[in-house]
Amino acid sequence: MTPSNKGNAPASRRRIGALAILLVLTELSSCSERTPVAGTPIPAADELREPPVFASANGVLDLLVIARAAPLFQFAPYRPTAWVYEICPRTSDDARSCPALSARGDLYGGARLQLSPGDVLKIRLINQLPAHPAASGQAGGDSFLDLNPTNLHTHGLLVSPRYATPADPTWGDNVFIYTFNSANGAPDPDSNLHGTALFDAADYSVAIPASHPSGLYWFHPHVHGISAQQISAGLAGIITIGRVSDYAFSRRRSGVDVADTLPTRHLILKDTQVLSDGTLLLSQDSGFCESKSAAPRRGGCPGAVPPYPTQFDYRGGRWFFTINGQQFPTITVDTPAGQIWRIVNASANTTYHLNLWDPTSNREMLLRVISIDGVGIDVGAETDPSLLISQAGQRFQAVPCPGTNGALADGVCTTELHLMPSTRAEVWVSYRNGSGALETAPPGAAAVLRSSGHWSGPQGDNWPAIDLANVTFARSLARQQALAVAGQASSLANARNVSLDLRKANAAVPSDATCTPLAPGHMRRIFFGATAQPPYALGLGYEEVDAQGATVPGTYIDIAPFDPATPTVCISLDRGNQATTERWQLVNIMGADHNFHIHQAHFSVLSEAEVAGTAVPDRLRQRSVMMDSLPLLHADGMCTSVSDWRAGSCTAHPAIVEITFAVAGDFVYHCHISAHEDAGMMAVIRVRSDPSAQYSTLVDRFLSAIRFPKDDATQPLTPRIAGIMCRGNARRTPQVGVRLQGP
Ligand SMILES: [Cu+2]
Repeated sequence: MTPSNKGNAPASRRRIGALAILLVLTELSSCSERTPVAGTPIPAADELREPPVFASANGVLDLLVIARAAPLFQFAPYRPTAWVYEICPRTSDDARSCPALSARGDLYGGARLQLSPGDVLKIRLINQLPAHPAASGQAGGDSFLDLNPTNLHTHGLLVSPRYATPADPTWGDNVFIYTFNSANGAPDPDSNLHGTALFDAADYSVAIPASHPSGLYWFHPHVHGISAQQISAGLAGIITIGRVSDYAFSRRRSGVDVADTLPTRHLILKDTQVLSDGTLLLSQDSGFCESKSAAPRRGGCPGAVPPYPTQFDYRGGRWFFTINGQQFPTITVDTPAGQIWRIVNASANTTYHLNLWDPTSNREMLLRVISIDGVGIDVGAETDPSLLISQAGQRFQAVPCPGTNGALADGVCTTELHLMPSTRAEVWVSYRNGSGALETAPPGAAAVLRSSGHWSGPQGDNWPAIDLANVTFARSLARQQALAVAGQASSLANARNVSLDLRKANAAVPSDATCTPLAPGHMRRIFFGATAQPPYALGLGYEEVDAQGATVPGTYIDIAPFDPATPTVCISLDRGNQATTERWQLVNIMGADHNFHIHQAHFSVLSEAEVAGTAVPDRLRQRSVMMDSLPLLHADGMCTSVSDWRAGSCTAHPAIVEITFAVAGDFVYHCHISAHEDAGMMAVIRVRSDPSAQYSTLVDRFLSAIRFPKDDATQPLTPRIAGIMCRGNARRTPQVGVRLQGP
């Protein structure tokens, strides 16, 4: 059985999709309690298995990654077909298949690619996906999407998004390419492809900077229009750089920090909706299950009739929530030092609000926070708690961790992790008593790792509450230890070393003297919303604001869906191609939460005092938390346009972030609810090399005028390697800092 096409309903039927958000404002209030339909039998709890690991050797990890269809046996009695990555070491340059044995085991759960800073990740991506004839029926869908092209994005990595060149035909972390499966046919030559078409295989070579933060990242497809479907069908895996002990240390009783390897579990959260006839629903519907349930839902929930007007009826189906492909596994914490959990939300759309629930004492257990979005937090002893709370950016509620036996507070704890799609968190899990202190677990101590559900606003979704795993604590925790965390957030805030490591790749990117830095005190403001006129789509808007908060004349761009041919933002690296920082204000005017994500960069969230620029002493100007995605809470009230927002028709909850750009090239920023991105909520940013570094003498300037005509300098280095050039390139105009296109 193939993934369902009947799941690809008109977007107006989909709560997650763009038009659903616009058109079903009143539906949530019509939620009705229905008799739950019996789902599949709950499988016996089994211990969580680690994902398969592919580790680099001698500085290189060279893999064949095959995107293909595969049956899912663990979802009995259903037998849906997922789209998965089959991965094996590459044995020759032109390899196109893995040894038969490599396909054994659970391909859906996701693999882990283990690298070290300074390594090179080489991937030959093979597209063997079946055609997807209903893809173009999605909002804004182009007909070539029916051929099911794919590509690969290394989420969160600070690596070059370079284009292939004749001298080096491999690609960096570049999302402007499509790899088609030639068995599905070729795109029409007139297709509006905004990128390079490759057939059957794409070769990536991603150089990890030697100064790259150790931590937790992931990879997934990024083809605009079908990324949500490919991810929810199973295409995702994780990447780890370095070791946890690079930033988290055991603290012995003597007080000495020891960088030994703590017991570590990797938790890849995926969810997939399966219809009663066993087909996998590619276009997820957050109304698949009843929004409320009296009984615990272990590893999934039974399909229901959605709580809004629709032709769909999911009764008899099931929404599976898995960790490493397993439903409701057991996680046994049985070591004296506790465990590090490295958690990745690899869902296309679902928000998890995670906690560790102790049913015996009706409490959420404290978790020690180690990292957010892969980068170890860096909380100095002098850090103002209120500053840390704002820097956590709604990702976790920071509270002090009680130490061993009620000793002094030791680091940052939380009881809840707000994990929107694509986000990661690492926590130290050890048994804690009712007051939060570390303690030897009593006999039979157990807890439930669960998502308590999340309502993302009147125009948003009602994500279900699900019990994800059974957690047991062994009693033999005789050797309690504290944990020391020395993260890289502060050093990443200036990213000087990353830009040094990438100087060759950055210097290869053309410069553009019109891509000027913001004036002192200015910010870029990004609007998250929807188009006000048909055809409705989600989109992003833009303007520059001055130090007084006034719009800089001529910079406003109304909310519009993704335009891959026209970068919205163009900036240059600092002198000598060093990293540069900018402040962006993110304004969500919709009645639905969004999830800001930017490629090739990490950012910190600023407190009001920092924005004002006077209230925070210099010693506190550290960046305790660096992230690559940020929840943007829904606006209160009703705005259908930026004008409405300016008129006060709704109250938004803007966030100001400070983004460090150390990587030059063309990339994107977008909402990482993937269905929102597919529906248009994405824009292109172009980071250019420093003009003064590129052409240092008059002779060079003269030569460069011959070698790099102005128009060419704004184009990809190699727009055409194996196929079709983006039609948009032919129309591309030089950039003037930002796109000065009137509304
Ligand atoms: Cu969104």
